[in-house]
Amino acid sequence: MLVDGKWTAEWHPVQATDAKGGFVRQISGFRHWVTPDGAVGPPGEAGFRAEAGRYHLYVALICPWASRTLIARALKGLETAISVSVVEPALTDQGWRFGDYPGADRDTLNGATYLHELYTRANPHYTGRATVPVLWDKQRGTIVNNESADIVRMLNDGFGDLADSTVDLYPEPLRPQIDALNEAIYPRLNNGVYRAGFATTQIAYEEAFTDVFGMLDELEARLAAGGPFLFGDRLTETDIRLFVTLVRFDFAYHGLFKCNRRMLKDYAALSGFLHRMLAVPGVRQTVNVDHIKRGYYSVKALNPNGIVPVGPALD
Ligand SMILES: N[C@@H](CCC(=O)N[C@@H](CS)C(=O)NCC(=O)O)C(=O)O
Repeated sequence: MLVDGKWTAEWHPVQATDAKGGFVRQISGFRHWVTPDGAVGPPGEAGFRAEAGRYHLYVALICPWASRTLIARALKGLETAISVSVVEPALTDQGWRFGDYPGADRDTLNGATYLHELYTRANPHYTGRATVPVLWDKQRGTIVNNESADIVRMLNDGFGDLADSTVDLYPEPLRPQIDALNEAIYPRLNNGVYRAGFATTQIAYEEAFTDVFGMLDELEARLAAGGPFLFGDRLTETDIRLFVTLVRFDFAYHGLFKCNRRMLKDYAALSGFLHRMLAVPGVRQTVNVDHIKRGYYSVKALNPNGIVPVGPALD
């Protein structure tokens, strides 16, 4: 991680833990907001006006949080307005690296080798982990925001006429229900699998395991009772949040993170949802199974020899 703008060897993939050995995710540090006219957003400074070609997304295809921004970009028709660079799948001892691994990119925009260089370019005294996704402003040469939940909302309504206004991932009448379901799914499932995988005590692992499968059971029942999406016919940001975890489940979380009560394919309604999401135009292109497997199985603390499982297949 970076400490006062310097890369430190203190980097550790297991990240921070609480008193019970539970995994603790860092709070994101850049929280500015792109708005149609450059007015100040919910948090942050003013001056980030929506303009075609001005913004760039740095992502990792292994990462569910980065992938949700890629899906929102595709569904909102912002692929030509916002360019993208993909880091290599395996975290190095200096964090995410750009390069020639198939499906990854060099950083032709800023010429960085490691993602952390962009963080120190934006703030020479930055302290924290250099995470993806990063929304970069080419005009001001800085990071707009590195919190995927914010970036998804910004892509939904911050880009004015540049975006497809017929798609609304956070519709006004559903906002209270969306917020409530997000608040359940994030700790128990999206982050729950990480809490299981990176737990350093048996009790923290078992608590996370119970959360993960409790949430999957609830969502299976919800989708079996009605669909095709979590809120019926309308695809919302909560569907994207669920999808990015489900699509990684059998490849990484079932094995590496020991979330192994069942495989995702054993849940009929959740599997149906997964395949419905994959069929939505633009979604499948954001899923790179090789990056997912190679990325997760390169975490040395969990898999010291780096062997990547051959199966399963995405059918
Ligand atoms: N709050 C962030 C979390 C992003 C995050 O944790 N990304 C991980 C990859 S899945 C990362 O970049 N980790 C690198 C590190 O922790 O050094 C968001 O949702 O945008």
